[in-house]
Amino acid sequence: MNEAPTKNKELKKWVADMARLCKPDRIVWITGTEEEKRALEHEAFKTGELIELDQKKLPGCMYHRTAENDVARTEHLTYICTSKKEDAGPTNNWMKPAEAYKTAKKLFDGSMAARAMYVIPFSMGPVGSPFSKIGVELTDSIYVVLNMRIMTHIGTPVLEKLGTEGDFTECLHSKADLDVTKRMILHFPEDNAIWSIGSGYGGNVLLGKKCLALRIASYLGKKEGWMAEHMLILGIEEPDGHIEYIAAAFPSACGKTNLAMLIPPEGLKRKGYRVWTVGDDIAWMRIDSDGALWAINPESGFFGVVPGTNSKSNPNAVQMLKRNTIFTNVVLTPEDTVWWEGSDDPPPKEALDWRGRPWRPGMVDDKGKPVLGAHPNSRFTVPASQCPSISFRLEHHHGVPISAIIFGGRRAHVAPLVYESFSWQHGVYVGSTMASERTAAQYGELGEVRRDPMAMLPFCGYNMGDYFRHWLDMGKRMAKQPKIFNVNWFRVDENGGFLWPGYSENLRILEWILARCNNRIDAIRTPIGFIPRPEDLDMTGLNLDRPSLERLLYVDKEVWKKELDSQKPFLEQFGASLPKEIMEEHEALRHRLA
Ligand code: OXD
Ligand code: MN
Repeated sequence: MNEAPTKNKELKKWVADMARLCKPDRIVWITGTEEEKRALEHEAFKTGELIELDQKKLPGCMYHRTAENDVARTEHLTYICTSKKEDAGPTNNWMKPAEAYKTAKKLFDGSMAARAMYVIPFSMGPVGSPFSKIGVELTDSIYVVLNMRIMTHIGTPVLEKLGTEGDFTECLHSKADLDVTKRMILHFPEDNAIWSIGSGYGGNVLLGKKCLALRIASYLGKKEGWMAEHMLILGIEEPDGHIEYIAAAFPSACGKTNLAMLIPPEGLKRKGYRVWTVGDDIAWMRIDSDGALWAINPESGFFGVVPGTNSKSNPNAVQMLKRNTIFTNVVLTPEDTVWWEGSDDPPPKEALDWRGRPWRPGMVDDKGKPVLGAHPNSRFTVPASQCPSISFRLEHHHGVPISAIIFGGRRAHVAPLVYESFSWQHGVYVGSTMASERTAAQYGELGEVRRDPMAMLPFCGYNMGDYFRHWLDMGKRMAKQPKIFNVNWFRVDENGGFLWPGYSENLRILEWILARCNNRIDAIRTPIGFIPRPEDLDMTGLNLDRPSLERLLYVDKEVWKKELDSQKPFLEQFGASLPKEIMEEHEALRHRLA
């Protein structure tokens, strides 16, 4: 066991206590050096935890498979453990802290036997920024250490910043025996602690990400007067060098990473825009002394979905994945390279699929269904610095000022391509009723709708009714509120085909949004909000006929009345914790539609 390289008494005591519980055969304090990284990789290659890819073709790249039953976040095993049930609210699983600790302690007891316990000090956000938070993750997985190394700032500089008295989030993880019946992802907001056991999947085990930077941080944000949101952040640079920043919330698998890394479409190239990526998943936002809302991305890497990544959907991602990337659950070729469905490359003639089984393109199972080579939720982990469009402000301690907030989801029929809310309060209502349909395939039906307020349903660490109140309060405190918009890239025609081409063409909508923020253009007032005058959308180079554009912008009052009916039970479940302003906005919309 190496000596604890810190004088922080609380940290030393906590590590010792957890080691007594988990019984590792040694404790390794992670410093963050290159030599340490190489030694860990070497060890993981030896045990098979990681596979080294062809270092000529994919320098610095590695491959990992999770257990078959462990390929995504397990929301039903994720708990918010607060003393009072109402503090977790109706949308979270809740457990009493004492009961959660008791149950989990039995699972953690001896869970690291014959393994090392790695101690990873990490900072979410630039080390030393007033935005940043320090956590320490204890884990028995080298995969976790190497991923955390990419996704956060780790090691000695963080310990130095923590000092002797500094506060940190306690993050305990053990993969134990990866048994799904013994898997729990527990959050203790009142203790600033996270316990995760029985999983090796990123969203459950890279505890800086969803667990700290969203669930615990949202709770801290409410207490301390700032916001932790499931949002990408991007900057749009105009030819004169002026950059405006936008934050956007979409539920998982709606293309946040692609939007964050957008390259202007051919038709808009003449305007000389450049898009800068600040973040693709999480935004921490505070009101600065100028009264505006400023945001940082607390992560330093991207943990993105691989399938469908290609030079049309995300050319910047294709570039950044060429080196120093950890690939999880994609296809492994006999040449030690990787492939996935929707890749630019033709599939290998034969390979190993994400489960490690022999795989050929066109394979079907006994029911005749295609067998995918890569898991649909297979992932890349890559340093943000490798993204060709990465913003020079990523590491700026004060972040970037936000001009517009965008909400979005997959709606086959309801929401138009874009609309602007009438006010901050109306925008909060729009966010609180956000929804996504699982598929856009069934024309004529509403599809299966999942309400996902601000895309935070799985990530809000406290009662969502109180969370809406916090949004309303933050708006009141701002001297310069960002305008709030809603977009829907997924409206379909009567054959179920998408009306809007999406991807880089989405810049046309962002351009309209910024013009609205700067009061440069007028708009059409509808019951749900302001929509563009068709002539204000620059469609140069895009082959979209006027009737299709009008359909994309159409607000169908009858469909919206049904939408309101479906929102109501969702909102009512929050009972007394739902701010009255949200219901007022709901009723006001009903009147405008009448
Ligand atoms: C998610 C993710 O599930 O970012 O939202 O991984
Ligand atoms: Mn996400």
